Amino acid sequence: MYEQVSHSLLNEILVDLKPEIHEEDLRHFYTRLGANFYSIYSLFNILYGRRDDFKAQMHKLVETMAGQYIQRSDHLKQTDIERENDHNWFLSQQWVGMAQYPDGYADTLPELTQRVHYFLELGVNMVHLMPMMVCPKGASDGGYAVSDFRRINERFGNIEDLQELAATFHQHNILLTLDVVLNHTSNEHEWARKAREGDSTYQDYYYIFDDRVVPDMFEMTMPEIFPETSSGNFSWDEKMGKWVMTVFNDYQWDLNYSNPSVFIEMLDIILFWANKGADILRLDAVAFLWKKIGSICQNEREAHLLLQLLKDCCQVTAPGVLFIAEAIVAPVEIIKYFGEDAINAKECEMAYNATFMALLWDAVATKNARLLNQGIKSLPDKLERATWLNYVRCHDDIGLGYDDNDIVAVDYEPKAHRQFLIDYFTGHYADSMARGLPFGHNDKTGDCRISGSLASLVGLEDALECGDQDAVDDAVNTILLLHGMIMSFGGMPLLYYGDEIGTLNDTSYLEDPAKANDSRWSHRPRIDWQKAELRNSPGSIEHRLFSALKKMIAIRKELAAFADFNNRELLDVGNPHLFVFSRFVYDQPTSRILVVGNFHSSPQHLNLEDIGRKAYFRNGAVRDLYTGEQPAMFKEELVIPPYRFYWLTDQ
Ligand code: OTU
Repeated sequence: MYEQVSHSLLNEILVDLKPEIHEEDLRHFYTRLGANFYSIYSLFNILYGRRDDFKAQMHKLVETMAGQYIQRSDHLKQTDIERENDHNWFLSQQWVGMAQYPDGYADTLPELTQRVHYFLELGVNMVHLMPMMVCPKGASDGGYAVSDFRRINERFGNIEDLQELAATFHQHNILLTLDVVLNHTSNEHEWARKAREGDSTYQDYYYIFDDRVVPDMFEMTMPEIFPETSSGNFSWDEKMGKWVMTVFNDYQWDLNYSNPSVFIEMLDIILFWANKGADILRLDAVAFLWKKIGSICQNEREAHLLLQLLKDCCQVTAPGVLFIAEAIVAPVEIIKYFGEDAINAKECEMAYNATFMALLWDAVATKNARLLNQGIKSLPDKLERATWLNYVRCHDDIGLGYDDNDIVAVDYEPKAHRQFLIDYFTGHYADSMARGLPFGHNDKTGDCRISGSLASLVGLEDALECGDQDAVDDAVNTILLLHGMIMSFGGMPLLYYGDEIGTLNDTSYLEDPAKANDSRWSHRPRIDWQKAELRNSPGSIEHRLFSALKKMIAIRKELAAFADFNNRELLDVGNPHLFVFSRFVYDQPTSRILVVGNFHSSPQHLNLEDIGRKAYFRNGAVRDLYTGEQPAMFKEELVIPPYRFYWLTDQ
């Protein structure tokens, strides 16, 4: 959009750009800057317009974008243009992701590069590597306390190793996803060090207070994120003699985005990693970016404006790069991180579907899909050109972030129901074989979340210890059922490393004082590669899971109906144990795939006539695309075995 005030400022900025910028061929940069400038200017103006240095900061912002554009390789610029031409590329069913700790999967980056065949074998073609930048030696929140955003921790290797990895991934058409921890730095970061030495420029990079007056006001409405290990949201820094805002752990200092210098620094870091070959950037803890007295300091309007601004700027320099919003917040809030509109006010192309994840776990515990159906029914439609990251487990805890209205709508009492889930997953409920661990228990509110590996949470650990073969089968089937759901729901499935071979809880973290008080380490494994070899031995758990997931992935990739174009219809089927939805090829609603999941321990039936059989099975045949077989039927009643799923068609 052309608008005079912003455009004349742009003219002024362009005339004054550093000479080396003038010498470059910036055609693509300028066309994109022209297209996005009004929006960039407007957002920057809302956020920082009151400041005396507004113009100078705008200038710096443009220079940052241009500087990183010049650094961007021809190869990546080419990818940008290809993706502009095929802008729906990431909505395809072809993509299947896996998240991992680089040192849990391999010791170093070069070793990880050598293990690329494992992804190829399974069919994974998007890999999210959790933070591996320089961080404090002791506790570092698994790398989420970053001390230098531009340097790889030498434990893993160096930047060249990462670029080597990116090149290998790209040769094999694997997308590289890196983490950018936007909300905070470690207390060892250079900015924090300077702040501690009394440098006021860098004290302005954080929320720092002389006394408790303002912190106490904030505390009245701010929840605690890690109540067990880091109570409150402020920490006293002895050296500075001041209070600093630390929403997560006391060594994670919250960045102050009301300071435009912080915004520009972080944009520069985003573009730096985009230029190192990241296809996707996971933006950590985005809900927390803006702090306001009297609020919970999550999901504030300005946090969204910051993300819109980051997106607009990234589109100018590296438009092929996608953002993932990591916002583990209430269902109605998560969806807002896609932005308000697919083009104007766009934020992140992808977002963690924490709602679906938590609902799936509810279905596992209750053995019915009542809340799952209700929660998905309440999930608002997302934007076009935006997609979910659907997952069962990740490196974090499972939060019971359901909407209370949904819980009530299916006749549970919210507090009692959450307590049941905690008891169930921590194995304190009769009949439960789950081996989860409590996480983030808050004495004041009674809240609690759950840690534990997928396999241990669905009872595999317990079943193996008891030598109960039926229970082993149930656990294996539950793991596959959950994956059958995330592979077909719509969006990119994100597997969690180790789950594909049924990795159990790992208790070794208890011996490390830097980890012992954080139960999330129970499900952050180091892959035992000898054990992983068992994936080639028919009959082993590893083989059963790995080969089934491999097959599921291969089939998913063939099914255009599984691409994500808001082409899903949830079906109300009357049987509370079933989760049923249909997928269809966008524009061809007649050829449908019927997805059915049975969360109960006994076989369930579904009357196909009731859901309009003819819409799905026009030629009479009913076939499961996953097994290739015809499922058992009695007249119109389809029989779904315990903990099993179907992807049904008439083809
Ligand atoms: C994210 O977590 C990371 O995934 C965690 O591993 C980090 O500890 C944390 O940020 C701090 O960097 O902020 O938007 O309930 O789900 O803290 C959600 C715990 C987050 C995590 C939550 C999450």
